[in-house]
Amino acid sequence: LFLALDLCSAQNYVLSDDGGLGRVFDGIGGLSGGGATSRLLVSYAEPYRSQILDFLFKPNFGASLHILKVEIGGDAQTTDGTEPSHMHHENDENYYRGYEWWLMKEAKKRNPNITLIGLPWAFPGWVGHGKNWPYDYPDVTATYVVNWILGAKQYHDLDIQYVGVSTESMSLSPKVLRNMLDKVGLPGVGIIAADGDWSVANSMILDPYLKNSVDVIGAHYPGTTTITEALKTQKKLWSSEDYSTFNNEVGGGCWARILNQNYVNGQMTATISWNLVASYYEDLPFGRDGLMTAEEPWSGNYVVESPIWITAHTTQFTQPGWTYLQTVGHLAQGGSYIALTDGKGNLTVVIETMTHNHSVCIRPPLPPFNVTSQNATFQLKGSFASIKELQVWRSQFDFKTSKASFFEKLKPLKLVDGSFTLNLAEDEVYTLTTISTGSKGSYPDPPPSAPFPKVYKDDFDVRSPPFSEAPYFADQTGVFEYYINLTDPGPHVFTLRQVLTERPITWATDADQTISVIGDYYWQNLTVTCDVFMEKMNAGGVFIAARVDKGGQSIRSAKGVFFWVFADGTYKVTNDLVGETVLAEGQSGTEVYGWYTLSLTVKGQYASGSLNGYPLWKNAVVLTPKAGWAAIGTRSFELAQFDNFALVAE
Ligand code: 147
Repeated sequence: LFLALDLCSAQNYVLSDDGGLGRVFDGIGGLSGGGATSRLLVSYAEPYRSQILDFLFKPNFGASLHILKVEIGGDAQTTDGTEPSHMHHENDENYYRGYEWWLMKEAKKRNPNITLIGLPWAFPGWVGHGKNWPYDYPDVTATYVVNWILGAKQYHDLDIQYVGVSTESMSLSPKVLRNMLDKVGLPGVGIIAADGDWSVANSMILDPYLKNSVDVIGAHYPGTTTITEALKTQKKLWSSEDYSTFNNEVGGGCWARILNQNYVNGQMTATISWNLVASYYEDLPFGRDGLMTAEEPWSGNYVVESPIWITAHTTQFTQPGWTYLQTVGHLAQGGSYIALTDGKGNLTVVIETMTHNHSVCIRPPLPPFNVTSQNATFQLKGSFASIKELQVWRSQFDFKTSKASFFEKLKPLKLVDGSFTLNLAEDEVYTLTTISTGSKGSYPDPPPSAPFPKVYKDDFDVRSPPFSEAPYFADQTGVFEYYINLTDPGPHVFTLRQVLTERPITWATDADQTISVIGDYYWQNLTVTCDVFMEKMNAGGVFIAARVDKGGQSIRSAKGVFFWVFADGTYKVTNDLVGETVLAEGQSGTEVYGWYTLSLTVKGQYASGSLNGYPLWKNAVVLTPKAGWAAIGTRSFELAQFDNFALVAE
């Protein structure tokens, strides 16, 4: 170890390839799903939807992401909703459900070289043969995953480059999956294991076949560090899920720190943000934990948040396949620097000086450290010694006056004898690069933010819907899809149908009822109206609801005002989704296979309901919750249809 004691105030850092290079860089990415995090994005009108996609994926424009990872929908709740499976049933295959296919194609349109990755969270029930566990029949589970990869190619011409096997899936051994991928002619699809913690590295050291099957060791929220065993495998190490932090400036600071330090401390060569874009109702779990915010398709408003520009600092000036220099590290007064080269003389340096309190991520806990302003002199050596000029891009966070500036292009820096000195303040990010194609993309301001419309209806009369789901409905248990009743004689040919008939293999604690929420979480007084059609005899039941106060992983304990009718000729009004706190009940005469119009009005402390336009119950006392979403749903995992949905809020 050589310690240089410098008499000048600036610390010296050497950037050089003299002693060889470091690891190959694999990119920076975003994760759509795990779950339903892009749900509202699809409903944005043009040109806003394309603008949002440009900020995420367009090269030399915004985040210019290198990687898009998506959830392989499994019909179950996976954080902010459910994503539909390509195989609801064993003999069912449909590769047009949900929005992940569309998203991958939009990403690919903008960046044909983007790396695509799939990872399952949950699985349809049949995969478990009756158990809430997807790994007792590894061939079934592997076939299910491989089908998704084949479908991506066959129906959408999408090449999936990597697939993850999740933490618990060590019973879906990467060996089984590797075998099957090779058998169906997909030797190029790499396996990420265990897409959880690092511990798979221990097994890989003991089992050469396992080691051979795995291409990438992917850890989640690694806190910028890895373990010796992972390094020993000599495999690529990725932070295959990270961030999950509210996207204000501290979120941007978290992202800046981990993008650099995941390599500096942990030799990780890719980092993927959960999530890509916060496109789900903000009051669902982990609201706004995306690189940017696009949660108001009804207004068209979206917000390009600081993490987008922090991403640009690296993504716009490197590509997967570039190589990190070995000369990366920490700055003397805190912060870090990385450097990458394309091996053809280009050099990109990214420096961050994020202070502790301005760069805390959601997890893991961040041990204390100090960062103070400092001068840093970088000496370019080896192939870089002759570089004369570097482009300079700077972000300055500002936690006091919110006069931050992000991704600002400064005057190019002239090098003297291959060296330059920077005056680094706290909470800054710099890129110094030989690449001159960077740009800070912009569009005219989108429309102003506005709440969900107070009057809203949907008759679901869409002949060839662009998506399987109706706008704004956010399924929290079950899957609601557009449906065509070919034999319906009347007005209910086009409907919305809940299609799950058995409980999926859950990742979270899905409810025992199905439910899709819609509207404004702060609505108190409103009328919800909907035509309903039960398809399950005897115990079948459907509901409409108001003031639904919870979603995501907490959906089982959702409270609200739920108006149910059942196929046994009765109705109920309950204060909870489980249906235990009964506010009113009685006879309704409702039967299976008949259409009924339900209407629910909640005003102050009172609720009332009507059936086919006639009052059925009134003055049910509702003390809590005070507000929440509207919703539709079913009593169990059963088929049921909905039509002419309407909301009128005060
Ligand atoms: C992740 C999930 O994979 C995502 O789908 C999303 O739910 C995200 C929200 O932060 O959380 O899972 C976790 C991974 C690690 C921890 C917690 C959740 N952890 O270490 O506590």
